[in-house]
Parts: sequence; structure tokens; C-alpha cells
Amino acid sequence: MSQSEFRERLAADNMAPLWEVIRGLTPREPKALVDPVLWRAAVIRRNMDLACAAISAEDAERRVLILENPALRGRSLATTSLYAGIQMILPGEIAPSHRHTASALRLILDGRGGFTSVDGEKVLMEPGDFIITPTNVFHDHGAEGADPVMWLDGLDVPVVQMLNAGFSADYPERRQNMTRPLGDAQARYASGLTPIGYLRTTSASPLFHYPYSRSRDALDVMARAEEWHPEHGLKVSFTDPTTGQSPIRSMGAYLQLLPRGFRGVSHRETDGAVYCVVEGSARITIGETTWYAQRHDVFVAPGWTWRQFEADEECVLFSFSDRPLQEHLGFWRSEAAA
Ligand code: 1HN
Repeated sequence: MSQSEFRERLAADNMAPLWEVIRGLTPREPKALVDPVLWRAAVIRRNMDLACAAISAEDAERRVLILENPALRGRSLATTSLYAGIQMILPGEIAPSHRHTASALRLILDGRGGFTSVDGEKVLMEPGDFIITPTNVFHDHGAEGADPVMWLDGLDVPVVQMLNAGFSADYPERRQNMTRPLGDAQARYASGLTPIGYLRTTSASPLFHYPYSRSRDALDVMARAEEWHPEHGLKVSFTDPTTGQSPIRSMGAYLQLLPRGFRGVSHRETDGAVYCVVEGSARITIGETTWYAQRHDVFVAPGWTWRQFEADEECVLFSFSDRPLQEHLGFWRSEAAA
């Protein structure tokens, strides 16, 4: 039997020779599947204003501009495992209540008077706040003040797609009923006072709102010790106070303070990440690409690509990645330049 007859024979029986593909299945190291890419804040805002003229939040369900990696065009992906987008709500608008398997995390960029309701509890969104929408809980958003409200969304959509485990449903009304008072989760889980008898029943954190006023103060106080990580400056992860783990199992979110004059050591990690400059500016080198990133610029650092942070002025970066998932599976690795 010739080679080609053999291959046809196997294909006809829905079989294939592993020895022709084994290296692709078990690469020596991760491949560069996505591009480093940066979206300027001004370009985001300009296109968002066009989106606001084009469609209402109601008609869109979610008025979002997807941040697409040019290496994965048409697939709604920032990296192979992360979805990222920018969402805007105009005063008086409601993004109607729905739920889905994919978990979402949000970094509020601009505007006051925004709210999001998550599983029966409403929180007010302020710039810099970090908010999660865990898997399968109803959530709706709105803007009740005079400002348009804009934020960065991160979702684990690609993970849900890979597992083909996704469900979704609409809430019967535009806004969900409130079952808990304002500030309830904050009081219960972020005061160092967990109610006795509390039994965790969900996979995600019961604390779902991390106000920037608190995280920024914490960074400021921690920074006074001047204990800088050689690669990251001062980097903290958002944590579920009831477990000490990431508030969402599939994604981690981080704040990072680069002190003035910081010259970070080049490093690489198996998790690719989406970053957003919250305050100040920094020189970011990803592989062969260097950007001078400023407030509200968003960029992708692909996994296992050399990454370096330098700052002439104090800079605060937000980022999210699939690191907790990789750590759970025992996949996560990092390396610093010699
Ligand atoms: C979604 O439900 C939201 O609820 C944002 O704000 C972005 C991207 C893909 C699928 C669902 C939201 C989304 C999304």
C-alpha cells in the first residue's frame, strides 16, 4: 500500500497518523498566535461616539466595540483565551438584563452616575472601579447621571466557546428586581466581618465591586515601603475575600503601580494579558514593539512574549488574563531576562 493509499484508507475510517502532527500538538514552547496591539484612548472614544450615533444601548443589547486582535480578525478575540471590548451607556439608557455562562469583569473608564446590577444588587460605578459579573447571574447597566459612562469589558468567552458549555437567557424585564440593599456585599465581605455561618454556594466571589478609592489608597500605602518587584513594580491581584483567590476562576485581574523612574526587567509569562493605563503613562515594550502608553490606552501583551515596563512618571496599570485558569491546571510559567 502506498503512502497516499494508506492516508486515504485512514481518512475513510476517520483516523489519522499522529506522527505527522505530534510536534504541532505538543509544541516545544507556546507559539506567537496573537499580535501585540494598542488602541489609543482618543481612537476608542471617537469610534464610541460614532457607535452612540449609530445605535441605542437598548437596540444593541450591549453597545460595545470589540477590541479585536488583528491576528484573529473576525473572531471577537483579544487573545486566544480573552475577549475584550469597550462599552458605553448614554444618560437615561439601560442595557437590558440578561445572563450567560461567560463571566465578565469591568474596569470603569469615564463618567459618573453609572450603575450595574448583579444578581439582585445594584452598585454605582465610578472611574477606576473594578466590577465582576460572575457566570450565569443576571446583570443590567444604566446611566442615571448627566454623563455617558464608558468601561472596559473582559470576558472568558473563548474558554466557554472551547468547552461549548454556554447558555444564556434574557430577564423578563429590562431591569432586574433588587433583592439586597446598596452596599450589602461590600459590608458583608469587604469589612473583615464575614457573617457567621456563611457558606459559599457559588463559584465566583460574593464581593463583586472593588471601588478604586479603596484600591488606590491601598496601592499608595503599600508603595511607601518602596519594595519594588524588579519586573512588575508593585502588582496586586483582585481577590475574593472569602477564598483569597481570583474573584473569577477563569480570569485574574490586577493593578500595578510603576513608581516614577521605574525600569522594569524584561520578562515573559504564559498568560497573555489585556492592559489599560489607569493613571500616568509608561513605555511598554512587547517583543519588538515599543509604545508610549497613556491614560486609557488599552493594549495586548501576548503570552510568552518578552514584556517590559518603564515609567518616567508614576503610572497605574490595570490588566486581566487567564492566569488563574493556567495556574489551576498547572500550566503557568514565567521567566525573567538574565
Ligand atoms: C455582555 O453581556 C456584556 O453584559 C458585555 O455588559 C460584553 C461580550 C460578549 C458577550 C456578552 C455586558 C459582552 C457581553
